[in-house]
Amino acid sequence: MSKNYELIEVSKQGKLGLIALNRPKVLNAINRPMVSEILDAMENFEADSSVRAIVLSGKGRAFAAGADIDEMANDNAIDFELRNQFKDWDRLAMIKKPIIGAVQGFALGGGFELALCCDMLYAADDAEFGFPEVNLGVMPGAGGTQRLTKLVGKTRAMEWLFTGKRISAREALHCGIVNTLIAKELLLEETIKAAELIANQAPVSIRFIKEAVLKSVDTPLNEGMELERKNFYLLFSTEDQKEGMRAFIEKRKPEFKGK
Ligand code: DAK
Repeated sequence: MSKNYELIEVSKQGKLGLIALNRPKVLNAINRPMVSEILDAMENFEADSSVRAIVLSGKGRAFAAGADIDEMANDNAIDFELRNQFKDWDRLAMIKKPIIGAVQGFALGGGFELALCCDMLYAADDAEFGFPEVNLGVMPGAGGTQRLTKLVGKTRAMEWLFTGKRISAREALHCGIVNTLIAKELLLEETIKAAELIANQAPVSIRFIKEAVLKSVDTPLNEGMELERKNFYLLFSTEDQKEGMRAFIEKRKPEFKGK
């Protein structure tokens, strides 16, 4: 990849775009330039038709131990408002290609929020999630209270947000925060394999499925059903639908073009 990033590592592997947070000395603490770099890389992958899925991971012993506390310690409310920093986070959650996260070690605070922006999460046995913001006299601001609650329900979310207590990989699996647990040394390899399966599916199907599933989180059933139906109809105007069904009938593997 031609671009030079300082705080993340970005590469392409077949149909995948790979992004790895790369400040291992501070456990990938997420500072503002890092969020901009992540967004820039995601947007480039979104615009690149050869990329069908994105894998997001962290280098070193953590996925990310939260937003950079040194950077924000002296901020005040108006600094946040004027910088409008949340717009980058909001944009991250709107990337239309599937994002598969690989979490090892800590995914805390903003790191957990970033993980919750992924569509699927693979985690190492040593992964630990949590929202320690309460210990710092603040609270999550990049979607944590909302996305966690919608995922695991009110009582668990309240407990974890009130106490800042860490959630083990096993508990995260049990509560549906992560899809599967993998031995740490195989985490990235296995996440890439899972992402490749998705990358080989019909891209427009994947895109519309992501849109419909995300819609279900904050819409009444009937509204969500309407979107699902429209997307379903729309897929019948793609070449990939014709190819997919023809391939089934001809008993061969489909070759999807993303059109
Ligand atoms: N920020 C800055 N540095 C961090 C850090 C962080 N979040 N987490 C770790 N580090 C640094 C440590 O300071 C240490 O640096 P040196 O002392 O070596 O220079 C290095 O990483 C290694 O960490 P430790 O020595 O502490 O390692 P341990 O294994 O002993 O402990 C730990 C690991 C994860 C338990 C501990 O480092 C820790 O408690 N870290 C802080 C966790 C935390 O409180 N995270 C939540 C931060 S609040 C926003 C969007 C999002 C947010 C805010 C605004 N906007 C869009 C405006 C989110 C807020 C948060 O995430």
